[in-house]
Amino acid sequence: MFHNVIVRTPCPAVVEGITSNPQLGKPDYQLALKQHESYIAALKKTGVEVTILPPNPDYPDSCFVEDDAVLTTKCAIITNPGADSRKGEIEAMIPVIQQFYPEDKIEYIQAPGTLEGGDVMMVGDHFYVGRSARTNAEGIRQFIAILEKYGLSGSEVPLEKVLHLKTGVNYLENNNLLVSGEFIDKPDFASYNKFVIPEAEAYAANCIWMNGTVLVPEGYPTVEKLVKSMGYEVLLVDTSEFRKIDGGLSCLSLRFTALK
Ligand code: CIR
Repeated sequence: MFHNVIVRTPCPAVVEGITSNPQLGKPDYQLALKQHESYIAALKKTGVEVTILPPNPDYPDSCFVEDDAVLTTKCAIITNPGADSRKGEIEAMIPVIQQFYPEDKIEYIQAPGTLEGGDVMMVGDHFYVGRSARTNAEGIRQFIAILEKYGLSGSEVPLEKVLHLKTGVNYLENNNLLVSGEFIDKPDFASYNKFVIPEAEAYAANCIWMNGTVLVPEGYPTVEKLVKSMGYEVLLVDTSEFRKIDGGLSCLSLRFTALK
């Protein structure tokens, strides 16, 4: 159960966000703002308190707050993003996290370690961490050491193609896992109820479980039906503008329960 969510309004520079899909074109800023508002409205429907941070104009990708921290039931871990243009996002995130976690429960991934929250998938007290172009071995080592200090655990999942771990695999509680592409057969996930996302709708593998409701990106009918068939109430949110810069539903928020 989550009680709190943090989001950050996209800044005008979001149109210059990092992308591996330039052929999709640049995001339309006004539409991105509208979609962000709808995202917040959907989150609010799930009963959480949403903290909306102002645009951070120096950082094109700063609306993707998920990458800046990993917020657990025991501690907050401020990351060190692997993308150079994103490292500075952390500075504005630290004072925000300090409002929700006591100082002695805030930990930091330190250089040369890098880690982005999109590479972290929480399953109860266990955290899977993708080793990606953004999250390196040293970042994972530090991250797992921090988790263990708090009685939590972590394990590394090597990634082959995707940007982040949660680009392709997402946990919907009740042992249910949405999997696409390289995650369909990974031994790490053999014990879950796996729901396979067809390649044509792979983007929609990035759904988020919010207190029993699942947010699903709009425009992916197979995934929508699949998630409904699993018994969840579904809220659709259009994220077309964020998709153009590799952003999914989970990237746009930090979901947690405050410790203070
Ligand atoms: C980036 O490449 O960093 C952004 N354009 C997209 C970040 C997506 N974040 C996520 O999957 N957690």
